[in-house]
Amino acid sequence: MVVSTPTHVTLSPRIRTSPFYEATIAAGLTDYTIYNKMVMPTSYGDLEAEYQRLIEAVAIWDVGAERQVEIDGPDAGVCAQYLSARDLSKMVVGQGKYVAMCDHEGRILNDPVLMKLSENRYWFSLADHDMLLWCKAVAAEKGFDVRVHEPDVSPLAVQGPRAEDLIAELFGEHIRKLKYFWFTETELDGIPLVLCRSGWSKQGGFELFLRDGSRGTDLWNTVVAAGEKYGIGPGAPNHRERVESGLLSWGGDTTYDTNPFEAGMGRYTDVDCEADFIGKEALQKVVAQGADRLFVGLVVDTDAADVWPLAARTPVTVDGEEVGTMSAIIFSPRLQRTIGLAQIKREVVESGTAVVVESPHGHSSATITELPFL
Ligand code: THG
Repeated sequence: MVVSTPTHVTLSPRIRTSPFYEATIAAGLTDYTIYNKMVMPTSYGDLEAEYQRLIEAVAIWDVGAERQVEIDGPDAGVCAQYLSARDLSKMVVGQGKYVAMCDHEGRILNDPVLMKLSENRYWFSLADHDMLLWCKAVAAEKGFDVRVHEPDVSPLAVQGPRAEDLIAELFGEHIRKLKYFWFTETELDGIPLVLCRSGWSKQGGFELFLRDGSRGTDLWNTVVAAGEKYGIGPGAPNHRERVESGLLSWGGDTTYDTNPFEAGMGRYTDVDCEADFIGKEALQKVVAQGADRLFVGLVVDTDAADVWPLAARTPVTVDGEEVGTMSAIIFSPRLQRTIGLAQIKREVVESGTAVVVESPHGHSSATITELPFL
């Protein structure tokens, strides 16, 4: 059993870098993962400081690997709806929504933030997976009158309790009124951007969607210069904070077999939606029968202090019998407890039974809890 240990990765033109790559190297990047076949920073060598900064101040994250798939054309709305297991009929321009994209069996292919840029133009802001292929194929097979492509758009996240003050200083006080997942088209020193209140943490923050890949270093440096007085520093999607917050990691917490009701996305899934979408019938059956498994938190009886992700999901058992899998286990600095994320059989969750988990530190008993932890 291993916790993933950072090691050297061989780069080649096959693995793309984001427009912020040079800036992240200059900032002291030490670790990264591969996401959407791109380099995605994971640490600058001090995970404790990176966590504290996110909880207490503000952090800047290169999340350029969260690629956009743009759907553009007269059928863009119908196409975006057909690809999303959520009712989009009331969505307006300037709004974003967290959606599950499912296959025909109702399994989650991705969990993007969908953004409506105009009546005829949408962005799926994606997690890891080959969604451009899926979207192109679906649009073509359905004969939708749309163009599906990956635009030159790269998000830069600014996350933490001081993020709003920093963004207000850069863009104006009006941004304080921006609602969650809503966005505005803007610019900073001539750098074209979309500014969205979003980001993969629960500490508050924004994402600056850079629309000119040649300006990555300029944008990074401008934000860092203005952020100095708020205690800004480099960071990355934070594994410990996201576990505390119960934020889903597609492909980490899910497998190819997971439906939205097994991943905590049931409240974003509209099986009675008037419009058709891929997986609708399958998901109606899941609702009728109840999900087989549920996405839950675990409070683990150990004080082992992991900071990196598990290298692989591990079994969760009751009396030696497998009842689920654990996808994350960390020591929570704020709870001072070891906590985890797991997918566990519904009847076991409902019975409130204690379970046994397997981690790099051996076997431990654990209690199932609701998400989020914090
Ligand atoms: N920002 C952008 N694109 C992204 C992500 C992002 N693409 C990949 C990945 N992250 C998508 N996954 C998530 C998962 C959770 C959330 C956002 C994106 C999230 N969830 C909140 C929650 O679950 O509590 C709020 C959801 C809601 O209330 O609607 O924020 O971070 N651009």
